[in-house]
Amino acid sequence: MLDHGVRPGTGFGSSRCGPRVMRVVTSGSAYLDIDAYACCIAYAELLNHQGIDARAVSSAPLNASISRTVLGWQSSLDDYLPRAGDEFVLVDVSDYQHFDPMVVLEQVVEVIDHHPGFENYWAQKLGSAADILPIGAAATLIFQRWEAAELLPLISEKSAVLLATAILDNTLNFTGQLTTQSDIRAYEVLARRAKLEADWPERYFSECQATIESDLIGALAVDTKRLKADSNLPQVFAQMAVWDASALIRTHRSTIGHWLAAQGGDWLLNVISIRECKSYFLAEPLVSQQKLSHLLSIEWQAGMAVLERSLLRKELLTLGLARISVVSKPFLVL
Ligand SMILES: [Mn+2]
Repeated sequence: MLDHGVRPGTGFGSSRCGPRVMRVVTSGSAYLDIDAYACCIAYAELLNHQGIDARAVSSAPLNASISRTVLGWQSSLDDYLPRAGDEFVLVDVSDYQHFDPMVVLEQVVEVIDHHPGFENYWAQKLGSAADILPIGAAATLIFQRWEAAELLPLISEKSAVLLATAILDNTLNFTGQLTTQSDIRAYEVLARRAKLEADWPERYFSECQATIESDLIGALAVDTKRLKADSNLPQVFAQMAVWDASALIRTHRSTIGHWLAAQGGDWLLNVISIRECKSYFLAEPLVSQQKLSHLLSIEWQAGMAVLERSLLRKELLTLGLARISVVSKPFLVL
């Protein structure tokens, strides 16, 4: 019943008078990253092509991944206030405690996401209208909808470029552990359609880095997690993903150290360097260095250690929980 978006007497083609039901495509409550933003806009566009009235709507602030150039494309969310009876589509989010406050849980008709944890809940509630898969970017799933509907020739250049950039961002330029062949293929097709230049990844991530550097403490603060005191990882755990970590560290080392030291005596910053596909760890307290050395084969020099692959915080948390070493199991899938 939900597959086609048309319910008797309410949707498109209804013979009844009165307002039509709108399909509101929206995402999380804390902030919109480029994946969520692109998915809202491009999926609403697809639904409209399919004869379903849809709007891309969010009340969340945009984060640094929606860079100056991306904003310059002037694709935007719709100015729309949901009405009683409207239906909701969730993209790039499935945790029902963290979606946009405008969403009415009982009126969610579709979920498209790549975050783990709520697959069973939505499968029971929505059956095949819940599409939650471990994949690099939710944008790849939206691309697949366009392809399956055989409407890809109609996608706007703006939506194509947004989806492509979302895939770049969420896969860390295809170096992230969750990157799949589907992400890579979707990017290729979309980049060709959007006529993206070969140096777009570098330009995009450099621009995001410039935004981060323009308010370094702000960027640190939003991406710092506090772990429990008995954790075998540093209690204050900050992370950022940038194009060139060594340049950022060279310029901002003392600012970073001062701010993190003020947060507590056990701290770590993981700077993912997308250009080099490495992780730079900064930790001055000895106890923090020892915690990390227990989990990874790394060497500390003057408060810094470099890992020859990029490692996300969620992967380190998994390692910490399992108390296993990547030295003995280098290809462990997390
Ligand atoms: Mn995402």
